[in-house]
Amino acid sequence: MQNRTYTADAEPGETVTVAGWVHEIRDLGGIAFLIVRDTTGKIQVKFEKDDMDEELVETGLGVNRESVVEITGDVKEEPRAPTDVEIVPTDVAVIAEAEPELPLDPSGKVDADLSTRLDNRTLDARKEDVEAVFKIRGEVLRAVRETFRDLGCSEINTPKIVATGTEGGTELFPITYFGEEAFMNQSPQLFKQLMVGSGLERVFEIGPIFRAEEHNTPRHLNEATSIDFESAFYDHNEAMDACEAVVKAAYEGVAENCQDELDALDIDFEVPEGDFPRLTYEEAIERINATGELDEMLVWGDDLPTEGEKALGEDVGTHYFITDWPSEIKPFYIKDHDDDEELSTGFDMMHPRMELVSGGQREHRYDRLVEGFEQQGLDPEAFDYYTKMFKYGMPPHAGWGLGGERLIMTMLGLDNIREAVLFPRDRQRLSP
Ligand code: ATP
Ligand code: AMO
Repeated sequence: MQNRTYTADAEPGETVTVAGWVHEIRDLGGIAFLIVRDTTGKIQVKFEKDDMDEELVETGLGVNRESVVEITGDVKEEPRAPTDVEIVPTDVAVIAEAEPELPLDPSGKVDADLSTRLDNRTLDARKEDVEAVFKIRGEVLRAVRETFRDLGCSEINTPKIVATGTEGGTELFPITYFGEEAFMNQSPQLFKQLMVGSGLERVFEIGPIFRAEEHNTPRHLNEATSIDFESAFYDHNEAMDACEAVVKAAYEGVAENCQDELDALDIDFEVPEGDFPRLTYEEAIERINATGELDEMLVWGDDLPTEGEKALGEDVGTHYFITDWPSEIKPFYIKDHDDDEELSTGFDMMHPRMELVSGGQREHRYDRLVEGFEQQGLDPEAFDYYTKMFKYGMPPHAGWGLGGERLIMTMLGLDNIREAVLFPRDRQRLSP
């Protein structure tokens, strides 16, 4: 529509054509108001019944809520109007009529359960607070991309149909690839590593990962967005520095550019300040045990249970890293410390509520890498496409993967990770 004016841009004295959804009709008798909503806000349209063309009034006030309308009229200053301006219409056209019964109330006055909301995402995302989540999600991705560029990274795209998994066999989605078994990609792990050995050296990718998680939890998806980083000649400490910079930049971007959206969400939003504390795994289990929240004490080699993560998160109170994990519970591609084979360079970055990131320095020595496959019960031959590049000059390198939806969810205090995805995939949900 060439002559369309956004509601937020309608200035008194102008004649404009606005287009949007009927948010509300308030009929007070002699006077009635139609509130039109578009992506920039809302505007009041005034119908003075006795002074206006009958057909115009009938069309304007006879329309169902949430219908799409196009309104032409004069913009007037009006202190009693919610935005201090209103339109006195000269032409009203109903572009797309909505049915009178809606599956949910986009004005947000009546709550709907999450399942109804996800089944009707178009209507759900007409609500200011829901729209705000996705505008903020876009801003987070922008800020993250810009920070990666400042760090000297190239953006890459790696395949999502792959021959092997990397993060544990049970979470793979098998597919048929021209009669051969293949899988949906669980992580760009091996591909991003292959690229640090190329002329690109430092790379990032923002893309989907697929995990056949059997369980239904508020923080797992079957299709998630992974924000991945990998750099040649970095160790695990430098990788953690980059991780901290990217997460802080995401918060800063939102603080700077999304005030209206934060207002719509009505949340306490704080950019994390200071360095994220770096606790060793050993310190982490000692602190968890000291909280007394777990029935059984954790011992060296245990993975951290969800309640343990929660107890530690409350204790620490900010984003933090857990470093120096036992080698046996980190994947084959993570490098051990040179002076202690039991101890890995793997790290996790945590929000007080949950894990956001896993990463580490990688094993770049061919012989050690192949040994690692064997120790994890994996057939190194199946990974030949990957391991062979380690024979042709693979630099030391490190990196990490950050769960995009978990970042948004924890940043905005959302209860369920599904609220951070437009069309989530979970055990029960394959459409829309
Ligand atoms: P008129 O304004 O033509 O005399 P009326 O007599 O039907 O129409 P009013 O008594 O003026 O209506 O107003 C009815 C209600 O609507 C009042 O509460 C008034 O404050 C409110 N109102 C009137 N005009 C506006 C406006 N332009 N924007 C917001 N509220 C308005
Ligand atoms: P990991 O498996 O820990 O590590 O995944 C990294 C981060 O991705 C997010 N994440 C998920 N988010 C929602 N639903 C899921 N099912 C899900 N699975 C993972 C989490 C998690 O911290 N290759 C390594 C990364 C690396 O070492 O570079 C990896 O994939 O926020």
